[in-house]
Amino acid sequence: MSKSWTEKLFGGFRKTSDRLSENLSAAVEAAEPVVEEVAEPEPEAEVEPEPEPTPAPEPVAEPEPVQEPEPAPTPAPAPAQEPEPASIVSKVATTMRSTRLDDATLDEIEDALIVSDLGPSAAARIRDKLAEKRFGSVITERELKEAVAEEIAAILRPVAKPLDITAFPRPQVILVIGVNGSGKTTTIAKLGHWLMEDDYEVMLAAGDTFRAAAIGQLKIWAERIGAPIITGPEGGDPSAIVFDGVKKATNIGTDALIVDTAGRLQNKRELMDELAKIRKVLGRLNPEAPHDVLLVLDATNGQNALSQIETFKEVAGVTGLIMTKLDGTARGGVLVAAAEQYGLPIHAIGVGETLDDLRPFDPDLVARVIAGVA
Ligand SMILES: Nc1nc2c(ncn2[C@@H]2O[C@H](COP(=O)(O)OP(=O)(O)OP(=O)(O)O)[C@@H](O)[C@H]2O)c(=O)[nH]1
Ligand SMILES: [Mg+2]
Repeated sequence: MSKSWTEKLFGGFRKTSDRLSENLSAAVEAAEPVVEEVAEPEPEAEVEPEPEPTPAPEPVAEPEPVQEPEPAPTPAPAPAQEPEPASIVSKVATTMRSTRLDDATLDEIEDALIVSDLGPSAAARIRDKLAEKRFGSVITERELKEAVAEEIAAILRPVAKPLDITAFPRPQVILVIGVNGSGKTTTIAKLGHWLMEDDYEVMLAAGDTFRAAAIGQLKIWAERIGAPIITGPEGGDPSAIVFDGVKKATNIGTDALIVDTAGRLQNKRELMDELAKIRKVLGRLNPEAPHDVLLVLDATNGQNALSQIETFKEVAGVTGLIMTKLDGTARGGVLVAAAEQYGLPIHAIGVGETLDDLRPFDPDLVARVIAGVA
């Protein structure tokens, strides 16, 4: 693999973290200056204008061994990674700035959190925790960001849950839903690959019959990961495909049946009807199915993720979330808002377009990256 996943993840979060980080910096700047400002910057504050001290930079145009052409004319991926600006240096220098955590500073911090997509409720909670623990104390910008990261992690930890394959009888039926272009089909391929690497047997079902290209796209992914796939004709009944899938998977003892669904249905009613029908048919074969209803959210949609959760919860009974495209112009802050408001498990995150770009959701790492201290 070209880059370590942390590199990718960090890179992916860079913009988000810059944003929150800058907003938090601004909050410190806007606050009353503290006279007893830290006297001597530590040696690391005077870092030479070198790039990052951390891992050796990799060539940008490095070939990705498992990167294949995108099979369907889906929306363009997020823009390529920008080279890391020299701002890291100035960031280190400014983290020595300090402020007193009074009401005005806490207001600024709360605003910074809200505009960074964390939402009013999580922002208020983080503010309260900071006030509870540190009100009136003089705190450096770095310490502030560390403290914010800790409070974000406290919100994210309870929702970090791996997707376990435990269904009995097999198969575990995993329905994958989400608005069009969110990354459902790609995530199915990644998830299938992930499970197969853990020695689970996986079958895919092309439940997005809305357009022929969608079926073809999933077929290509199935071939790549070496999983059997159940398909039907374009415009066919997805519930028939799912029915077929469960029967076949049951016969051959497949562990997980992952079902693609259409994100392009015209309206909520249509979507609701289709998903209800799939549920009904599944229920006839196994009352426990679907075991998982995974909502795939595109990180670049920012706050829209919340209304999507709302809608899909109502129409499909979402059991867990996967957020994709955290390698691009990500707004991962919305995960904090989602965790705070809905408490739905977050199973994994997508950090790229290749099969290996699905990561377990690590709340501490994500929190530190969002807060700009990772
Ligand atoms: N950068 C990046 N791109 C991703 C990620 N996940 C998916 N994509 C890209 O997003 C685009 C849409 O992905 P699909 O998997 O086709 O999305 P979908 O939800 O199945 O779309 P429809 O079938 O049209 O509803 C493709 O170009 C994918 O390569 C990710 O984690 N990072
Ligand atoms: Mg698709």
